[in-house]
Amino acid sequence: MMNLSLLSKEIEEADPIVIVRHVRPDCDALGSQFGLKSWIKDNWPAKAVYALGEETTSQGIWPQSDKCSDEIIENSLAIVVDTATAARADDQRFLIAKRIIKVDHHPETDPYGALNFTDPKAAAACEILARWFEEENRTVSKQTAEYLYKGLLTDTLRFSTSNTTADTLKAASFLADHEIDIPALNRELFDLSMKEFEVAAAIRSRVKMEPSGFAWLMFTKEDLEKFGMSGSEARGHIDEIGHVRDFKVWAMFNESLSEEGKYEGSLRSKHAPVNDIAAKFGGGGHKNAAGVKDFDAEQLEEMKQLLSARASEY
Ligand SMILES: [Mn+2]
Repeated sequence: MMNLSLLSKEIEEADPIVIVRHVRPDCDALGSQFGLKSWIKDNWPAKAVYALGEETTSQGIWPQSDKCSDEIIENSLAIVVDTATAARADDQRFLIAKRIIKVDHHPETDPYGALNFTDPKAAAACEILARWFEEENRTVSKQTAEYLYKGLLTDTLRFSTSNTTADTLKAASFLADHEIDIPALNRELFDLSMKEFEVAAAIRSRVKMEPSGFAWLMFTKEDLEKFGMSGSEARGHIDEIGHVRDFKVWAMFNESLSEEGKYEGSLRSKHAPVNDIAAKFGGGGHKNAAGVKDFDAEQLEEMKQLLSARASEY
């Protein structure tokens, strides 16, 4: 565990403080940001603390971001959470802050802080904060614990990802000790709207599985228009088919809304690499989760054949 007591000292001495998250924030970005703000307020109520960022998410309920002038930022300690690179920060004005500190759990590629608390073993930025708050032994309000629990729960897909460790569960245990309502938080974050339910039903009903264990579906333009979604919003639901024993490799394709005759796709697998196949068509990503854009019908067929052949090897 990193020595985050240094950060407590910095916070103790700083006023104002701005807290920055990454663009297109997920619940870990928001949870670590509002969790840290809330904890500072729990313990130093007179301090001016601003949570910055334009963009937000539709998952879960979050407070509004704060507005703040350049002058305030210039005089502030900026703490940037869950943000691997400076370029990904939602509010680039953090660069003019008096002092910058990074708290993150992605592999370190851009140590843009004067201090960088980067722990790639942590499953979530919220895990780092929870374990630090436990060691600090200061006040942790129910609100603070809720924010952090939401980030922890979502970044680990409800404690199921390979980076969920004993430390992750210790962090969760510490937070659970603060009167949080675990089933209510799960409902807030994971219950579907009627529209999402209908999209899920459409996805499930369109899946075809090859004998190789490769499963795929196509969302047409009409599908996207019917649900009022972009291709990337639709493909955001790919996890809908991510929990089938027989599927070794799966893909969700959609017709491009912007370019006639072109397609986009998200590729997933349990064990087989799919990023090399994505790369063949100008895409990329991680070993078991990759994406491709702007390919034509012929390339689509070729990609499906490669994915099916790959599935049969596993
Ligand atoms: Mn994260």
